[in-house]
Amino acid sequence: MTHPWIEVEQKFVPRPGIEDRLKELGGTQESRVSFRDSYYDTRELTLMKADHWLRHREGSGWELKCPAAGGNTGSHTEYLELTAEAAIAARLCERLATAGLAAESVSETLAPLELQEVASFVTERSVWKLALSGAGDEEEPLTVDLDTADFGYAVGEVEALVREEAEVPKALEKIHSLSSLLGVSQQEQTPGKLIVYLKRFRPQDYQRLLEVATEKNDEQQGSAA
Ligand code: V4E
Repeated sequence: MTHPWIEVEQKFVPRPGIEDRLKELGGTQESRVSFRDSYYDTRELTLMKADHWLRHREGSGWELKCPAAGGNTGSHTEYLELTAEAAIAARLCERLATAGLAAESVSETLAPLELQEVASFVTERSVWKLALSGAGDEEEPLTVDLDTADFGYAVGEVEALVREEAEVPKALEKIHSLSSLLGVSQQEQTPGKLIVYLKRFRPQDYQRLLEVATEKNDEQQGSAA
């Protein structure tokens, strides 16, 4: 089985003139795309509370983001991205403690796992690629996505995809360098589209997720003290 990608990213609020700045830094616009994301979870949000994010992306299929070994602290995030349906189905059954449900496709798991649509919105995305000067030719360029969701929220992200946990520190260094060239502070913690969607349209669910995140944070700080 192919090893899943690890997505390392920093989100930011796109300021006016961001595309000119990307051009100035040698970036090129690779594409403009539009897609609908539909997120699924149980009624109790069992997946999201465990930091697992299941979505169907129009044109790409099923995707599950789950925490990578490095954990998520501060302004950047690090998630494993599963796209193979059998692997997603297996992880869902494991998370939702449904041993014995042998499913090869995600759609087969929706009804028995009682997964329902929690959010659905369309994103207009402008995709930029940019190699930092000094990086060797063999280095993968960074991706900068500039997103606008159909409920009126704009967010940018500087992103690198790596295969191994050992590659994460270098990816982070590159992300921080580019972010600072774009005027984004390392402390900037910008919420993603789904979080803003939940806050606006499903405030009770948002509140539950916030409480769980706060509890986890307190536990981590307690064990670090
Ligand atoms: C991982 C995650 C969520 C799922 C959506 O991920 P995101 O990267 O925001 O979506 P998008 O459209 O940019 O995907 P891409 O095309 O880059 O793959 S929703 C929330 N999280 C993590 C998270 C969290 N647990 N808490 C807070 C406050 N923010 C984010």
